[in-house]
Amino acid sequence: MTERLIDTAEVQALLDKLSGADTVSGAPRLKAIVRRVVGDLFATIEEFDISDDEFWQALNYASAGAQEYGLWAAGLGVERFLDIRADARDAADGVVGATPRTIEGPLYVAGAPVEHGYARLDDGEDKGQLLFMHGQVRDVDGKALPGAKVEVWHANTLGNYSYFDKTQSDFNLRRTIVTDAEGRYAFRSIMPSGYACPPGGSTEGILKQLGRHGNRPAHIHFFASADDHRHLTTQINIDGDPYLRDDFAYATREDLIPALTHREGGEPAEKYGLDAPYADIEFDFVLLPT
Ligand code: MBD
Ligand code: FE
Repeated sequence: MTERLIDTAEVQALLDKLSGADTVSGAPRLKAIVRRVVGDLFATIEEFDISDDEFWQALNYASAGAQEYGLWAAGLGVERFLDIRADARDAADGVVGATPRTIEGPLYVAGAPVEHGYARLDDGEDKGQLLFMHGQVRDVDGKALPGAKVEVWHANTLGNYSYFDKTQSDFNLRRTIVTDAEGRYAFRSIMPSGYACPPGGSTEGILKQLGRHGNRPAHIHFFASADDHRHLTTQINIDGDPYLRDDFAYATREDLIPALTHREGGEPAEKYGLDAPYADIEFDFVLLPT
């Protein structure tokens, strides 16, 4: 076995120089990270005997597909890994009892309309199945958190998100709901469909080469937050979805699959004017102290 070029004095000196090891200016942490990342790239090129053509092809693919990097992070499990790390830190600190976190994904948009206690999320254009979701925000001791913020966003019946899908109205299926005096929130909306990576896009292209698909089960995203409590990023999945445990972004967690009840009439229907059969989901958010 010949010596690896990556281990030679010449290449090690090159890595030192390109990462600014011989200058006093610059950012030390970034220098160390660049040295590691570029060094790992060199090692990969050497190990797989990557040709010049392959390298430039990959670079061009990455630059042409750059607007989907958020999806790459989801599909390549990077977001999931960040969550695994955060969970491990919490476990090491003995932090327990909160609603599990899961990934944010690349499709949140700030500035959604703020409502108090209850909101209707859909603009009425999309005739999906009526959904009624409600619950309470609490601390780990079970105390209700009035005035907490529940930010919610989800896809329409075609699996598309407003803002990214220009055919939808501004902030369709996006709201911030402030909890009432009992820490409760409620909303009506339409049942989302699962998301699929854009056909012909750079993420789908990578996943195909890996023999994978780019689908997510139907889901609803949340940020839940309150004064003196840790900001929670999470999602719930819609039970029964064929991709429920086959998410291309690895975000499904068993405690985030609430029961779904099909109902007609009843107290919520009267209170909020739900004029058709609806899927009822109850889900509470439990926040950690800061
Ligand atoms: C989504 O809707 C999503 O939630 C994630 C994580 C990635 C792509 C699309
Ligand atoms: Fe999503």
